[in-house]
Amino acid sequence: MLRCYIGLGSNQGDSKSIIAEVLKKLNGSTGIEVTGVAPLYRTAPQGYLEQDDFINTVAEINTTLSPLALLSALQQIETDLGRVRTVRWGPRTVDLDLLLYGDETIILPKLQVPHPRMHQRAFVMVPLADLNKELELSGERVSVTAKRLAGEQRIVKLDDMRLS
Ligand code: X6L
Ligand code: MG
Ligand code: MG
Repeated sequence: MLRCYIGLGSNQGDSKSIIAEVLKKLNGSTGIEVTGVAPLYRTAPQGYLEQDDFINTVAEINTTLSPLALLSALQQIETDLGRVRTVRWGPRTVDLDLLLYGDETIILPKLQVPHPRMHQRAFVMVPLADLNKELELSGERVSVTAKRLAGEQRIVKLDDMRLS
C-alpha cells in the first residue's frame, strides 16, 4: 500500500461539481482509497493565460496500483468527465496529475514522478501543504515552498470567499 498525492484542476463547466464527481470516481476505483482532500482554491491560469481561472486542489490516496496502472486510472477518469484535448495548456473539464508516488522517483517517457514542475506552482504546493506539512521535496518543506509561492501567484481559498 502506497501513499500518493494527486493534483486536481478544472476551469471548464461546473468545476466544483466536476471535482466532487472526480473524487467519487477516484475513491470508487479498484486499488484506490481517497484518504484526504485539501480545500478548493481559485487560481490564476498559468502557461496559457487567456482562459478562465482554475479551481485546484490535491487529494491524498492510498493505492495498491503500480504507477502506470494509477496513471491510466487517472486518464480514464479524465476521459469519463469529458476532457477533450485542444489547446496546449488550454481549458479543461478536469486534469488529474500524479504528483507523488510514495517516495519513489519515476522517470518514464509518459510519467515523471515527482511531477517535475510541481515545486514552481502555488496551485499544487499550497493544497499539498494543507494535507501534509511535514512533507519535503528536494530538501525543502512543502509548507515553506507553498508560503513563498502563495506570495507570488494569485491563489484564493474558496471558503474564504463565502462571506464576500
Ligand atoms: C512559463 C511557461 C510559465 C509555462 C509557466 C505553468 C505551463 C503551468 C503549464 C508555464 C506553465 C502549466 C493549470 C494551469 C495549466 C491548473 C492553473 C500547467 C499546465 N494547468 N493554471 N495551467 N491551474 N491555475 O491546473 O500547469 S496548463
Ligand atoms: Mg496539470
Ligand atoms: Mg495533466
